[in-house]
Amino acid sequence: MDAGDVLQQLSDGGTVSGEELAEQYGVSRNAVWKHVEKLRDEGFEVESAGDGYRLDSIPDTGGLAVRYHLGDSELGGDVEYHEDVDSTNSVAAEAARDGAGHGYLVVAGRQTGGKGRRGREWESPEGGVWASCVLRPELSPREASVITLAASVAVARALEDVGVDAEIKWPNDVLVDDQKICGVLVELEADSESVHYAVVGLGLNANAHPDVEDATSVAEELGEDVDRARLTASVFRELEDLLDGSREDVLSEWRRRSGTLGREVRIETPDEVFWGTAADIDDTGALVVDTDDGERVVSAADCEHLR
Ligand code: BT5
Repeated sequence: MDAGDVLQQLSDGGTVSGEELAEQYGVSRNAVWKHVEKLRDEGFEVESAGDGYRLDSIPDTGGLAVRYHLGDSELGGDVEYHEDVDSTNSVAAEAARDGAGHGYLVVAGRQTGGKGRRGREWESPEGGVWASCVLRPELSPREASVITLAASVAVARALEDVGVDAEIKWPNDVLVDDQKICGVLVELEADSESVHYAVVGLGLNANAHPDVEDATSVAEELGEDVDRARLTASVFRELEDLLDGSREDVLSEWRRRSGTLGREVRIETPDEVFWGTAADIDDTGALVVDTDDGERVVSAADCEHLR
């Protein structure tokens, strides 16, 4: 038994007898009380009512709070929480190398070495949702781009749910009025045939105010703070739903929520820069661009929306 088990038992809102909990799990009354104290230390309000306990409120951050909101979701079945960490992607990758299973989730209150793509920095002050999940998908490396697409769609869905109308910018950003609210970083460990594991990292400016240009946060959009634990759980539940579904559904929802398609774009690859109109994504997630020299297809690049 652990504090998570006690939390689960308290989750339907009624009063649960300490005696019965102890019996059910074959532990002492004192052990139950210690787990209740742990919940209180993490910010849960647990009322003692006679011989029993009742859950009165849930904190808006912390690993147990995320797990509470995840319910029976496979992603986040195990949650590791840090107040402070260099990068949740690095921690999750290390856990995966040590054997962590599908769904292992690392969440942090703040990152000191948050990573973007290509060695860029990701500002991660206190107040954001900085989270990385280990996936062990049955995908070839070529098919794995669906993870980035699904993660962006999952974020857009979760934002819509709290009242923020966001659109996706190819390949990995979620924007509100052309300001970045979230970035996705997927890192793969794969051979030529299969993906051993993927780490899907999400940096979502929930209540955080990063010191970068053209960024926004959920709190700025809504005019009030959001419950970060609830939002984190909501994103990963949506991601699980999308990854359980078909690739075609992910692609079509991505297209519908994308702000890139139809736009004039400037594309920068490691080798060149070109301009054109973003026409579509192909079934590997690569961007199809109409240019003066004909159609170009890019799979790894930066994309700037021009108008
Ligand atoms: C990304 O990179 O957008 C991927 C960001 C992924 C961050 C998450 S947080 C949890 C997990 N752990 C990590 O260490 N990383 C992941 P990219 O497309 O390269 O964009 C990086 C650029 O976005 C920077 O160069 C800045 O211009 C801008 N930027 C940095 N921090 C930002 C923030 N908090 N909000 C909006 N824009 C930001």
